[in-house]
Amino acid sequence: MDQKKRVFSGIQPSGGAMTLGNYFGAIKNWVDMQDDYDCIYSVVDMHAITVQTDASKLRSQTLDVLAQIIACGLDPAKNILFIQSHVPQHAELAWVLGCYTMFGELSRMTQFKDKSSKNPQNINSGLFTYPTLQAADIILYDTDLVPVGEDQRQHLELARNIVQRFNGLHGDVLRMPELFIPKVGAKIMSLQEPTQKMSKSDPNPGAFVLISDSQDEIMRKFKRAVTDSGSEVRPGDDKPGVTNLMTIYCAATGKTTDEAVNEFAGKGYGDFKAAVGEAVAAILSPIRERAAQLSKDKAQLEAIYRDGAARAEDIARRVMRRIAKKIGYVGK
Ligand code: AQP
Repeated sequence: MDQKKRVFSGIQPSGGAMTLGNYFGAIKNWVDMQDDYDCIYSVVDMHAITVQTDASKLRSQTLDVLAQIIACGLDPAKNILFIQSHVPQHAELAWVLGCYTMFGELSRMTQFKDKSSKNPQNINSGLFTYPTLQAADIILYDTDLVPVGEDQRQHLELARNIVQRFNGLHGDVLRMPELFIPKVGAKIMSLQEPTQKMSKSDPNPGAFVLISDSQDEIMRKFKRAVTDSGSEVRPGDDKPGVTNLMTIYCAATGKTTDEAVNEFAGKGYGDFKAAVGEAVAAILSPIRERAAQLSKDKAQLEAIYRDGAARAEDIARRVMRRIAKKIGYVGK
């Protein structure tokens, strides 16, 4: 029997709750892949400390995000679910890969440019080398496929360059990962500035929908979502607000753009925004309730992340040993 392909992806616990962007861009696909692939998913707390975070908040947010991804439908029995800092080989491999990553490459990363312009008081070197740690996350599990949103395309390209460079020097040691980007929902935009990505660290809470938002909050956020001039409900370059809402509506209902445009022909933005809010609330409400239940069950969460870390480390240790040997570390 053919071995299943290996999938790895991660989500940061920053902000404490997933956004609708994280859901459609990544987690929904993680859930869809769990039966057909050998999947490893991580709450990447080491990435989250590149911006200053209160320690007790980071701890509770990490567990909340773990509860949320399970509530989205990830089965801990089918997937390896773990917390990144529990597997020390991530940091170990990141150092090695840093020696195969060029300063110029990291300087070109748009996420670094964005995040450093938003946090000019804390442009730390972790923020700069973040993509090298991300490459280590992926490479450590001999990953074939990486399901992520569009914003991660550049980082994945860098990971592939690192693999190519390393293998060029040492032979066929590292598995070359492929990007997996969803057809609909790969880049959900801000509800307030639809030319910007929806992001959980946006200072304006009206810009994003969180998985923990109540039905009323969801409806209110969509009601206040920025639309465009004119009144026709159709996507287009001249209508970034409506285009984004249409993407969300199609991702939430499974309808095509043509079906959605026909449905709202002759109707106004008000009706459309209410329908988008309802479609999103119908998906998020059961997830929110399941996540709240699970978050309270600390013993169950602990059992899941301990088991996940043990299984992840078992793979990571073997891959790290293979790499260490190739670069000339003395085995002990
Ligand atoms: N707006 C988005 N649309 C589609 N996909 C998205 N992703 C993030 N935002 C969108 C995808 O979600 C996965 C996990 O992302 P992350 O939390 O690890 O990092 P991020 O991309 O930095 O997410 P945020 O919300 O913007 O967090 P902050 O504000 O803390 O930086 C990834 O696969 C990502 O592509």
